[in-house]
Amino acid sequence: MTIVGGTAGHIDHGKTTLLRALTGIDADRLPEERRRGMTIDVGYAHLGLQDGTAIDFVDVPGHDKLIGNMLVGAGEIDVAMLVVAADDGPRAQTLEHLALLDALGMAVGIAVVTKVDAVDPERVAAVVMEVTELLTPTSLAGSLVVAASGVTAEGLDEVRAALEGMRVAHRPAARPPTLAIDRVFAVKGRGAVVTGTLRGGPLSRGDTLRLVPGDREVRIREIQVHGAAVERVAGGGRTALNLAGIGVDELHRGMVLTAEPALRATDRALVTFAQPVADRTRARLHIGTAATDVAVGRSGRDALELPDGTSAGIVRLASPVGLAAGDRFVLRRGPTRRPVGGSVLDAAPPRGISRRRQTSIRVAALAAGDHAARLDLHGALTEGGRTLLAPDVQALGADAAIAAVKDEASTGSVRAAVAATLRRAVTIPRERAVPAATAIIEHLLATGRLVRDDDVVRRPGSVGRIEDPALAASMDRLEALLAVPAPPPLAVAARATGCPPEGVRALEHAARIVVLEADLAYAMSTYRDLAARALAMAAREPLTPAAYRDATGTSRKYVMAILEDLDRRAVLRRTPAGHVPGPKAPRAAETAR
Ligand SMILES: Nc1nc2c(ncn2[C@@H]2O[C@H](COP(=O)(O)OP(=O)(O)OP(=O)(O)O)[C@@H](O)[C@H]2O)c(=O)[nH]1
Ligand SMILES: [Mg+2]
Repeated sequence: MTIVGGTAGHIDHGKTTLLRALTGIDADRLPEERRRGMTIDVGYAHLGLQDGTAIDFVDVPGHDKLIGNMLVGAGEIDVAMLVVAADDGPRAQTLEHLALLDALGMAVGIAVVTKVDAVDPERVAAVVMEVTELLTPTSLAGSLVVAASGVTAEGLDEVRAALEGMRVAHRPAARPPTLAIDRVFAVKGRGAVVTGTLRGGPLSRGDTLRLVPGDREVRIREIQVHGAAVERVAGGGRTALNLAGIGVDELHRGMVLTAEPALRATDRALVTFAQPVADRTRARLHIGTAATDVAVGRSGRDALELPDGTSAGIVRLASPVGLAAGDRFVLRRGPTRRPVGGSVLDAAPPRGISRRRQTSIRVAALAAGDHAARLDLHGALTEGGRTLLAPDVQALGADAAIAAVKDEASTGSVRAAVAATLRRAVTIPRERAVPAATAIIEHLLATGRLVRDDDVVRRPGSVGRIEDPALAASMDRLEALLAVPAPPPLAVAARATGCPPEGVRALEHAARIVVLEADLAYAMSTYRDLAARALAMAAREPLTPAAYRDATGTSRKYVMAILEDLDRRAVLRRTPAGHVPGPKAPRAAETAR
């Protein structure tokens, strides 16, 4: 397996020297870098480990003015190697690089305290402690910290062992090849060559890829890995591509070569942020090997809070960049402010009138959706027996199902109606439309938006198979009586409306009422409103029973029963400060629609 590693750390702390000692390769390749003894642009070196893993290292500059180049390297790595000089200890760019890796969610790596030959062992131990503590609040918490010297080679075996011990998660397999360009140069007689980390894959000589932005097809004339030509490359490592029919002046760092149809150039994207970002924030967005100025839209319809409290918004890019859902980015707001990480939910969010559909529910569905489902915007695919659908396709099918049911209908006819709608709206082969329709109907049944009696599906509010008109009328009365925030005890309400126990059971079965405790039941619509209100309040700040009681105008008895139910279903989670959104919060918002 080939993985890509990146160095990080303050200027002159010994990153390039350590890499040279480990690999025998000098990543400072530019004449000016060699003359000045500092890294200016990203450089490369590769290391074969005993377990068969190859690490392609991207070496970055530590200079504070070159942070953009550091991010070109950091944007495409799997593991990080933070280097801290033992004599100097952690300095400004140690902290800044670490904050950027944290914002990118980099979870695998090691730290090396280097230049141990220049100080006494006590000093080494103190710096190792300091670095361990620096890592603790970040995504790299728990990474090994080893001591070494790039000059005397002391500790290099420990560095190799630490690199071997890293647990690198396998990247999602079977994605089309994508390479974010980090370097462009001309080779005499051969034309343009670009380099980058090849994601997805495989790629063969003679294949064509699409250049984004520009949407232009280019043919791969030659592939090189570690300086040698190959016919085919599996993906995962550093790759150089000689491109036919395009000049160097038409290519630049930040462009993407891809066979992924969902990846497209955009100047607007719907994203989530790891921390709240104010409306109209101006920042520099770094994604892949690209960087551009952006303005953040978080007012009006652009401002969306996901039910789990994550903030989302629209970023407007000063120049278009190739993006796909799931891409991670980092926003820099100047050297003194903490960088903010985030990820792309939708590279082409709806504009204009259709933005009405940009509800927090749609965003939550995008955020909760399987990555594969998000990428597959044009159809349905099956994976491990499960049908994955894009949220928009799912929503369209759900609307069609509910329309087809009216009061009640046979499961077969609803399935046929949904499949027909899907086939009209999206390119989806017939043999996939029926499983997709079945999955949509099952989802509606599982979330209570439809109910099933044998082979008939009904809307929860419809009377269904109750044939006795007196019984049906008493059920309607009871449902209406329970449609208030503070309903009377269930037994009292049933008696008052003349609804017998089988009517109560039928109402519960049809999901028209929800029974929280032996004597407390709500009409389903009321309960959904109350739950949505609790979730919205909990997303803003921890929700206390008193605040919820005041907001609903009820009493402690009701709010405790509701909060406990939401806690049980993991929609909310109890903390000492109050209830906060729980792991199932986005699903709950979707079903509450
Ligand atoms: N004594 C000692 N000197 C070292 C060691 N590692 C690096 N140096 C010296 O420190 C200086 C900077 O080393 P580099 O490897 O270029 O540092 P860097 O982190 O790559 O610097 P930038 O790329 O500019 O951020 C050079 O003069 C090295 O010779 C070490 O382990 N021991
Ligand atoms: Mg260097």
